[in-house]
This record gives sequence, structure tokens and C-alpha cells, in this order.
Amino acid sequence: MAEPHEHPPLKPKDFASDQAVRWCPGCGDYAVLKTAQQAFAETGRARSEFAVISGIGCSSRFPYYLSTYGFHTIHGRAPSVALGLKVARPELSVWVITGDGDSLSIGGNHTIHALRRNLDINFLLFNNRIYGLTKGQYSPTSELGKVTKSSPMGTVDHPFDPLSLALGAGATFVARSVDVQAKPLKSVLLGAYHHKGTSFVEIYQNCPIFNDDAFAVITDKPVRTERQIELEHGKPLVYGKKQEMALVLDRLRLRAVKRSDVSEAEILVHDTANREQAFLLAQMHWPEFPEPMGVFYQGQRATYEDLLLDQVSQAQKSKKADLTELVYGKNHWTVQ
Ligand SMILES: Cc1ncc(C[n+]2csc(CCOP(=O)(O)OP(=O)(O)O)c2C)c(N)n1
Ligand code: SF4
Repeated sequence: MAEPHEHPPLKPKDFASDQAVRWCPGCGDYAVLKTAQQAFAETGRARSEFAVISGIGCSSRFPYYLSTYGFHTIHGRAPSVALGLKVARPELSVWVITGDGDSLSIGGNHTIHALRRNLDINFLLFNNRIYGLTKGQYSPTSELGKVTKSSPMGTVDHPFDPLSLALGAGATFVARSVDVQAKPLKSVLLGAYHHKGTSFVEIYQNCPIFNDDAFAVITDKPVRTERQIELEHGKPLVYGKKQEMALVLDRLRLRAVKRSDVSEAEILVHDTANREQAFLLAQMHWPEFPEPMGVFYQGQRATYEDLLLDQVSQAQKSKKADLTELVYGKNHWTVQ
């Protein structure tokens, strides 16, 4: 992440483009767009220092609506285009905008390798558990048994858990938020922006047309505090209307218990540096557990572009390039 350049402070509306936003009324993408514009303005960076890369899907229309640089690329390939751009222009703040179909189905391979490489990019996965743009087929995050146009008898597919996948692939910043919960979403987006390395943020996004209320059971206002748990580094993992519930570790397994049934010392404390704990948290789902929101894991390791660009500069210093020597090196032969 490069230092901000000098320029007058920008407002969220400065990040809005002149394009008419064409999502269905009530689509969760509107809320994410608004929050992203706020977060971008808060970074203090110029619009020309952002590049937003998307694949194909409703969510992938995002770059049109931001007054930044951007590409609307091909289905599932946004991570690869982002990689090329970040290596060529490492000073840019690069964001990948993708859907659950785009990044986990056709783009699954590109996604895992981007995460493994730890490029300094920010990956926003809009998870609505459906293919929105192609009108409602099931996706790799649709729940088992989901009835859709492409699975009239219910899916027989076991779904991906995107955050476990991201942790397993080696992402160094892994977080989750909800489209309409603007404050925590903005905080996660800013956390991703400031993190050096690949940030992976899953956003629970409502598609009212093809999969309405997919997350309502945990995102509806009246039930939110009982069914979500806010992750805060150094804070005990407690939740509920009166913070009366807690998480404890029992023989390497998480257990949700009444706070009054355990001592305070037994309650698990959130540690964003603890990857093993993050894996356990990523597998928590309602109704057995509350669903965690916020930063699950944040670690540090060298980024792909830094390692690669170091190597390039070392090679440039070491000797003069000789293409003939490279082509006719030790291992060549003549076919007669
Ligand atoms: C090579 C290719 N295969 C298939 C498609 C059809 N297609 C377009 S978008 C899409 C899935 C989009 O779903 P998701 O990524 O979840 O995004 P959403 O529209 O829900 O935001 C598919 C299969 C395509 N455009 N290109
Ligand atoms: S189909 Fe769903 S995801 Fe796509 S714009 Fe409409 S509401 Fe949004």
C-alpha cells in the first residue's frame, strides 16, 4: 500500500460515476456500493490510485459505478487480471469484486491461486448463494437441497464455506460482513485496505429477485444480536441480547454455552493472529452457533509482487541480459 498523494479531501460522492446504477430495486449491491464509496473516500487516496477489477455477474457491474480506474473482465478471471495489474503498478490500490458463482465456480482455480500468492489486493466476494445475472441457478454456496431453476429436485451439492477456503488457500486477511450493516462493513473494508497482502472479505448480500432473504435468519434486525457474534481482537467471544452467551473451547471444539455456566477465564478470547481458531470460527453457522462477523484472521508474510519485483531488480543488477545465451543455453540440440 503506497502513501496517499497530496490532494483535496474527497467525499463519498466523488467516487460515484456518472453511470445509471442498474441493479434490481432492493438489491444488496446498492448498500455495498455506498459503503465502498465511503471507505474509499476515507482512505484519503486519489481516485486515480484505485483500480477495481471484476468478473461477470450482477456484482461485477461494480466498476462502472465507481469513478476510479477499473476493468469489467471475463467470467472468473478477475484475480488474474488483478495480479497482472498489481505487478505492473504495485502502487495502486487494487480491488477484486466478484460473486459466489464467479469466484468459486468458473473462477475457483484463479481465486485459490491469488489467495495463495498473497498479492496485496482486496478481494470482495458478494455472496448471495445464487447466480443472479443468469436468473437464479444454484451456486457453489447454495445450501444442500436448494430448489432452483437448475435444481428442481433440490441440489445434491455440498456447498463451499468461502472463509475456510480462503484460510486454507493462505489469505492473510479474512473477514465477513453484511451488505446493509454499513458501519461494520466500512470498518472491514478499511481494515482490508490497510492490510498488506491479500484481503478476502465475504459479504452476505441479498438478491431479492432470485434468492430473497437468504441470510435473513441471521441478518434481520430483531434477531441480529442473538445470531451474530462480533469479532474484536482481544475481546471475549460473547453474544446475545444481554451478552449472556459465550464460546468456549472443549477438546479442540467450539461450544456455545450460557455465560453464567462457565467462569470468565474459560471464555475464548478473539485473537486475529490465531489461524487455527479462525478455522473453527469460519465453520460456525446458525442455529448451532452464532455467525461471526468482522476480522477472523490477519497475518503477515511477504507479498507476491514484492518478492517478484525484488527478483527482477536483482536480475537487472547482476549482469547484462543476453537473449542468445538464454535461448542457446547449456541444454540445446540440433535436430538433423
Ligand atoms: C464463460 C461463461 N460461462 C458462463 C457465463 C454465464 N454467467 C454469467 S454470470 C454467471 C454467474 C453469476 O453469478 P454470481 O457470480 O454469483 O454473481 P451475481 O450475478 O449473483 O452477482 C454465469 C454462470 C458467462 N457469462 N461466461
Ligand atoms: S438479480 Fe439479484 S443480485 Fe442481480 S441485480 Fe437483481 S437483485 Fe441484485
